[in-house]
Amino acid sequence: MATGYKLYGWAGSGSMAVQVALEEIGVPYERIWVAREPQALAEFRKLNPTGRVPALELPDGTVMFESAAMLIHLAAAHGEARLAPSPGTAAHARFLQWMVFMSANVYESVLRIYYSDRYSNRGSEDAAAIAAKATDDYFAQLALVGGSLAPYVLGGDYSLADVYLYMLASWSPGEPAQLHARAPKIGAHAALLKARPAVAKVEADHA
Ligand SMILES: N[C@@H](CCC(=O)N[C@@H](CS)C(=O)NCC(=O)O)C(=O)O
Repeated sequence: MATGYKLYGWAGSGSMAVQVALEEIGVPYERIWVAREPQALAEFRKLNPTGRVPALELPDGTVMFESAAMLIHLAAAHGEARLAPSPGTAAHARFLQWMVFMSANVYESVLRIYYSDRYSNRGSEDAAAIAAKATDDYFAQLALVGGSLAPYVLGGDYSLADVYLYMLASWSPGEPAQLHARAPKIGAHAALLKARPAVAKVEADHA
């Protein structure tokens, strides 16, 4: 019988936001780096059929994939940590809106930027054009989220949507100034997040 959470990831990957959530909550968890060798990845696929990281094993042994789903679940399962509004409220609807928007759009743009050869049947031939369009989309999507910051995604209340935004914005291609020109509030938001002990601890672990 499992006793705590098990988080599977890679340094600098989408497991970072989930690890910050676990640190913010203060529950016991084991952080497992997935090896990149084919044999290890084949083993990992038995746990997570998508083969992607992160994967999260819950204390009862259930294994889930999709980073946004993990964050939404952790906030609900540990309501006392106040990392999201109460389910059923208008504030929670807004929380869900941004979590799904970031997962379906911003994260997807990131994948098109960094795995661009996968998005065409012609492989690397189209990669540069795919990455260029994805970069435009990424900046526009972050400008949309960034425009609502006051100073957090949900206004005055910190939530796991901030952790997700911070991670996704940290993957910006090129100089941070390029992103900040399109989404001026994101720089100040990043400074707020960096000051949180949970974020600093997890960033050191991923460095
Ligand atoms: N929608 C998934 C995306 C996960 C994802 O693509 N993760 C990347 C790392 S950040 C990955 O596993 N890449 C390896 C690959 O695609 O082969 C999520 O939010 O968890």
